[in-house]
Amino acid sequence: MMAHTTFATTTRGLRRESPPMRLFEKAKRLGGWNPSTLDLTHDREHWLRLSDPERDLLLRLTALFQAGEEAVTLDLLPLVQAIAREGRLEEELFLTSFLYEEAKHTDFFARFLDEVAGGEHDLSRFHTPSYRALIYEALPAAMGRLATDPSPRAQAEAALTYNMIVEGVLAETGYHAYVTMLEAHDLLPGTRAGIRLLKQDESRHIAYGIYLLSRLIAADDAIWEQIVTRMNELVMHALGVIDEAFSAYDQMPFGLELETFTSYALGQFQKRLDRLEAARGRSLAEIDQSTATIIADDDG
Ligand code: MN3
Ligand code: FE
Repeated sequence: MMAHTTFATTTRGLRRESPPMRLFEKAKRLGGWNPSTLDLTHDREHWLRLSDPERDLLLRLTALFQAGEEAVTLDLLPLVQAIAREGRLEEELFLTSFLYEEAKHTDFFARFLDEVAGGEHDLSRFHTPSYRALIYEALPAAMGRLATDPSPRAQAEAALTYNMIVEGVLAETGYHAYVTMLEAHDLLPGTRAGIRLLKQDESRHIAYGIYLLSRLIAADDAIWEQIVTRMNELVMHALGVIDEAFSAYDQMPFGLELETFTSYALGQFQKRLDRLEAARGRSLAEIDQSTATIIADDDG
């Protein structure tokens, strides 16, 4: 470890207007909810009244989320380390809430499995080939690489895999599935409340990923090509996860349609890609400005 030569707080002071500090403020205000105090008693009653295929689909979706939350909890640290080593204090402050929130999400889904779904615990059969390619392989590879290679290109690979594809496409499409199944049928109120809070946390994580990638693109435009190429490769896995989930059923429970989810996922993907492209040729001050506006407008 290198010796410290200066401290941000005793020289320039915290940059409270910077995007990561705005996100940290939001995290302190909104991210403190407790998975342990959600009331799941009605959820258990509802669960027992569902049909077998309905339970199977909800269990499948939860198996993807549960392992996904565990993976993002386990794999985030090398990014925190890389950012800390660059002395980016505001970003590191935000990242402490990020890791805490992923830990709570892992806790939340575990409660669902224990207290609502109940019973068996080995759900790895729901982890289909595309899911494994993304969550078992690509995510830990991209994040783990940062431990020995914290270069901007490696950071871009980490953020696009973690924030843009896993959170921005896969998880967001997953929330859409929960909401479509549960809101429409007024099911599992405690679980739904948890998902709403979780989604709000997740929007801050994605906003940070966009900020990080934007400043990397603004600093070196050569990174843009790499990002687009890799995002296009990885989005195929995310679409594969949706496809494989639908293939498991002759008749889709809750009347879900594949088309709805494929186009939702592609819409999220394109939205993020457009946001990143807007960072090309910008100054860092402009990136700060436009990110701050988006964080302020976003009610989450
Ligand atoms: Mn999460
Ligand atoms: Fe997250």
